[in-house]
Amino acid sequence: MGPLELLIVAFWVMLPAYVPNNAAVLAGGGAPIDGGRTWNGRRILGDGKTWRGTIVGTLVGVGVAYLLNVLQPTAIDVLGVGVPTFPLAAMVALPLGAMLGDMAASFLKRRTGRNRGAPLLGVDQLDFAVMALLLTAIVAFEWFVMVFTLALLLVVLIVTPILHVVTNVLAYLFGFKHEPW
Ligand code: CTP
Ligand code: K
Ligand code: MG
Repeated sequence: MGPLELLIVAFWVMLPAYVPNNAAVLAGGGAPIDGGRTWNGRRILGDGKTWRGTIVGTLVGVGVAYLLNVLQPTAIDVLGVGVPTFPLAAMVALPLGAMLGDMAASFLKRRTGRNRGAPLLGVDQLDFAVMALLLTAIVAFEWFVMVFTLALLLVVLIVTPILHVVTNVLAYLFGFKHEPW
């Protein structure tokens, strides 16, 4: 695969993991997952991780994977790039992993004394992608090793932080987010 093909496939396979966090921003609010509980005087996760955001985010991500499966033959025709379809396990693991990765980062932030909304450079930009890839590798191993070459993984790890910065700055400018990260 050439560089452009790698970029297209990277975006395609990661889209079900990219959309959930943004959907959660739009859907967020309501009861926090940690129920307000603290550990060592700090919130376990904080008010930024809600049931509604997590559930809606995950479902929207599954919907995106479903849509990509429907569009796959057309995408191959139009783009001329061999984008894959998603097996059910990957349809769920990519968005769910993304939400869990974001949650794990919040847990880490609270343990290190960072309040809700505080940035954690590097972690904020990759937590969701790394956990999405890990969970997918566990539950859809054969698909994962077939799709993710070393080159594709590298492209994902380079492109994800760039996309994250751009989407979050835009979400902030349009008033959807409290912070531009
Ligand atoms: N959100 C949510 N549920 C999630 C993730 C996000 O409801 N599982 C919503 C919340 O309204 C959150 C917003 O999306 O405030 C932005 O997400 P994020 O930046 O991940 O959360 P922060 O508020 O910055 O909190 P944290 O410091 O814990 O990351
Ligand atoms: K985050
Ligand atoms: Mg944040």
